[in-house]
Amino acid sequence: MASAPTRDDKFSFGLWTVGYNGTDPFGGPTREALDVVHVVEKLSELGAYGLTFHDDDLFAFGSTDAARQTQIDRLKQALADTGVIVPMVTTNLFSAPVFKDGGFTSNDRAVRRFALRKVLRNIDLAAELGAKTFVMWGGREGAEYDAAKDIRQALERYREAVNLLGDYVTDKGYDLRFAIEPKPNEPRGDILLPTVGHALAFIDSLERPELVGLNPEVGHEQMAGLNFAAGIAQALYHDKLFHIDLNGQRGIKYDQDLVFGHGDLHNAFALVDLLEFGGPDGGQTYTGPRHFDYKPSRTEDETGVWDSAAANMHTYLLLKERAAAFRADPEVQEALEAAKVFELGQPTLNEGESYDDLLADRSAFEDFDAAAYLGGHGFGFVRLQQLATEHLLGARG
Ligand code: DIG
Ligand code: MN
Ligand code: MN
Repeated sequence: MASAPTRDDKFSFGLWTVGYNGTDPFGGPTREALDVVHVVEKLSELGAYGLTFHDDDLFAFGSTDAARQTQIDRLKQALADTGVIVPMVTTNLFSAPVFKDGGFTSNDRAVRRFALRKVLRNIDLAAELGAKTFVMWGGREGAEYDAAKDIRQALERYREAVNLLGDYVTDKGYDLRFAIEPKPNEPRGDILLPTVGHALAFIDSLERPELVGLNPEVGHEQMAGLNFAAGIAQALYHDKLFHIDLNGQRGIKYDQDLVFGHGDLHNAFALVDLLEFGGPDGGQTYTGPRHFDYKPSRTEDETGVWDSAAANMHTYLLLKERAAAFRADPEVQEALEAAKVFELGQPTLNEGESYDDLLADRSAFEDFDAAAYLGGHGFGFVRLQQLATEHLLGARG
């Protein structure tokens, strides 16, 4: 039985997640709206440490300054009363009709300027609340028709926007970093920066790349048929895992935003092993919030909403226990050695070896017995995966 979640686990939830009222493209709400104070209190009771939100989640799009301030003050009081914090803030540039062709990359220049102002205002709020990460999910940045969007110009407008935001937080002295959240499609037919790889390339083009990282989401990479744990490993490799959206997805289909672990459980196991223990080489781990961006299924009532929130954290903690047992199992260590998993960490060239030295080394080519790999040199990966499976199932001590 996994231990109960504590603030030290750094579990956070989006206000829009537990607040999801069930509306989907084929049906209206199945639940009443939840008030932000109630959400903060319930998340605190469940053991979460953080709440995140889009501006429009906290106060409706187009709110008066007074109405906006009232909601901000109510949130601040709830945070003070519970000790819950705001690790991340993000902006809704995708719901209002004005953003129907996107925000930063709308073909309509006036909309792009409006989007930048909306984000700048929200950055001030993020800094005021002590958030350290500002997520940018460009859900509407994209197109359905190739002729309708000049991708190179769209990327240039995206770059122009993010460069300006980097100037702003730097000049303001805000302790705030940006995290781009990739997604391949939905709501747009094709979304810009669709995967971790695309976003990493884009970040490299920015004036202040050190201020911009990634907020990968489990289901989004999996919607593109990609291995999420592998994508996170690459984000860590580039020191760009600034935040993470945890949830579940069952194959290449619409964005399901299931409870974490309710999709590809094997990959969720590999992910928690990587985040918590650094994977095979026990290397660099992730120290940021364990943020759930999921939707309680529209079939659930409010009790089901809070059960689902608890399920995210419980599943994560169970996988953390299973991964620790996996790493501590001597038979696993032996199987890892047999699979040469640790040998991959050994440089291919000897210390100071030049290509001339390599060309002179007959054992590397002329005398190398490549034929022996037919029928020989088995890696034992399947045995290793079976050990992982048995630990995942709790079938090993
Ligand atoms: C959807 O996965 C997106 C939006 O909910 C939000 O902008 C972002 C924040 O994590 N995730
Ligand atoms: Mn999603
Ligand atoms: Mn997300």
